[in-house]
Amino acid sequence: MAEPSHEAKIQLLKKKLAEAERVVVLTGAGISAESGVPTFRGQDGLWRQYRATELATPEAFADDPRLVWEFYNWRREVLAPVHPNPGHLALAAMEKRFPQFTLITQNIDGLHQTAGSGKVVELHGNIWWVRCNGCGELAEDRRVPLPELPTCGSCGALLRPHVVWFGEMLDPMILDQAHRALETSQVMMVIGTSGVVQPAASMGATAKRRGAFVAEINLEPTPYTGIYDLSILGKSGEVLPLL
Ligand code: BJW
Ligand code: ZN
Repeated sequence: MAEPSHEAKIQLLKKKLAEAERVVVLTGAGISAESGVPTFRGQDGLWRQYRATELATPEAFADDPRLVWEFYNWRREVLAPVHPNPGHLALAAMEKRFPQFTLITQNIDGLHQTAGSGKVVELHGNIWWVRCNGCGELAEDRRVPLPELPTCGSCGALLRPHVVWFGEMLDPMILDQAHRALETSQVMMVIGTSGVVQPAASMGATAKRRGAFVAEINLEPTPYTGIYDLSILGKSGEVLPLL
């Protein structure tokens, strides 16, 4: 059978959404790309000679916290002036149409909240929050840049970005929120993620197993494309407003 046209796929997803009451969305770096935020595994995923993913580890921070903070300070500089794009805005508007709508994001940029999304499940934390390596205290801190080696106001220990690095556990409560939504969802959209980082990568497959209609929106196919019901190739900032 011939592959349906781009328009036919969008019509099908619109129909599935119109019939659904419980919707889950998973976003990755691709949704923020059109706001000018570099993705991790794209051409722009380099800072100096480092891949972003080389510095997003507890080992890198233990070896050279100054370097890792320099990297996150650069990220904060990039993110501070950035605005949500039509993709973020479309998801914020969509939330109001469904009795149950859960937006799960791997992004740490906070752009979904800025766009007006109410309940955002942040799997990998938020760059605008810092956490104390000593006493664990959490605080929002929007200074750009932060001091080279920021320290905790309560105990004096080194602060770290409140994000989840490779090899670290995701917050079990947050993971639980995500799974509860996945298990009951009727439609799931997986948007702008390369599908290589676990456990987020397998969430679309989980929803599919539980009977959801799963659609992917991405510039290119991913390792999961074949198991989803629908793959819409395109920019999220162009596709989402059509839905
Ligand atoms: C567009 C677009 C446009 C562009 N429109 N689309 C099972 C098997 C093997 C390994 C593991 C496993 N379970 C756990 C692991 C280890 C590890 C892992 O997954 N490794 C793999 C790489 C092999 N996972 C972990 O360590 C996780 N912890 C964990 O599971 O703990 C328990 C455990 C530990 C160890 C072993 C077993 C269990 C933690 C993962 C934390 C990830 N952290 C980061 C950094 C966050 C902080 C920061 O930002 O600095 O999260 S890494 C980075 O990747 C970041 C992202 O959220 C994440 C995903 O990237 P994403 O969003 O997919 O971005 P890209 O760049 O990859 O893709 C962009 C996509 O957009 C592309 O597809 C483009 O085509 C598309 N695109 N423009 C639409 N306009
Ligand atoms: Zn402290």
